[in-house]
Amino acid sequence: MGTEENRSVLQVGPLMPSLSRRLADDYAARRLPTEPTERAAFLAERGAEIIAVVTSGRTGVDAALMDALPNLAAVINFGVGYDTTDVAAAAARGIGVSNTPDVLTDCVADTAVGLMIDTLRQFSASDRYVRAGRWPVDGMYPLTRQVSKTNVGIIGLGRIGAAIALRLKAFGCTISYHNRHEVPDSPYTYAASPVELAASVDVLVVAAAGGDGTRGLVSSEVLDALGPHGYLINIARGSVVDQDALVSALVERRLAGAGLDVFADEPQVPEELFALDTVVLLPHVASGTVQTRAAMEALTLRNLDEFLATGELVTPVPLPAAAN
Ligand code: 8YV
Repeated sequence: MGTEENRSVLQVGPLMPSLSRRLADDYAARRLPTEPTERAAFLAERGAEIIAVVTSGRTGVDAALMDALPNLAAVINFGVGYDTTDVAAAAARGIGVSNTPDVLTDCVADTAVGLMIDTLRQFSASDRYVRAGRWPVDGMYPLTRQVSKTNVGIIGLGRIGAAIALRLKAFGCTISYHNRHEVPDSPYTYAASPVELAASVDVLVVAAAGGDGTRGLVSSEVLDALGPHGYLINIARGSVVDQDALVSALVERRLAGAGLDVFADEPQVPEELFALDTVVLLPHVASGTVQTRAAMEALTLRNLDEFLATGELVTPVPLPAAAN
């Protein structure tokens, strides 16, 4: 645990208040100032004292910050996605990185299915219709798209993708997927490319990790292959989708609809989407339940405790082999 003389834990970026409080109270953690001059002064004066950073996928740690923290040995990430942390730079410096896998899988998969149902059945739009007093005036709401027994393609069949597939099996959906590598013994049909997958399904669900490896994977070609009767659901990262191409396809009705929990430049959401009842827009809430966020906080602190006690992490992420 940190003391006044040796306060070795640094919070980088906002975290949920209970976690921030625990870090300050129990670990004497410092917070990295956001104001540039203050930040530079803090790093010059205190940077060498820091051995562990606690951050989230919203902020992360880049190579420049690692350089300013010469004794940093662990980046402890609140959240399963760690695409804002430069893992290649971490590997090159021997810095371990941890995330919070498994504990949020159920809530994120629930959100994917909820978003899919809302998007195809237009429940949010129907709710707006009732609240606007349109039912007695304009009559029945237009017919929507059935969810059960649709063909669903999942991009990224990791823990979360598999949990989404399991739920949708119960809806009688046919599941296929695209993944970096074919998953051995998977009961689902493998598509060799995102275009091939999109061309064969009604609904494309994005569940792949963010970062450079998946940037723009859902391209305009993929959206064209999904076509005017196809729907896109994204609970992963906005960066995985070419957002400009997605907005054009939705506005021009070249795509039937989209359910989006994530965006390219959060919290900014393209305003062209606001008027479309074919689109459901959520403010990145997939893991946002009391239960899951408490479990994420606990796993974050377990990683920190283990690191401070032994130098090891409980749930380290795989790091790329460091170049010599
Ligand atoms: C956020 C998420 O991390 O785990 C992830 O990758 O996207 C979310 O759970 C969480 O909102 C904290 O930023």
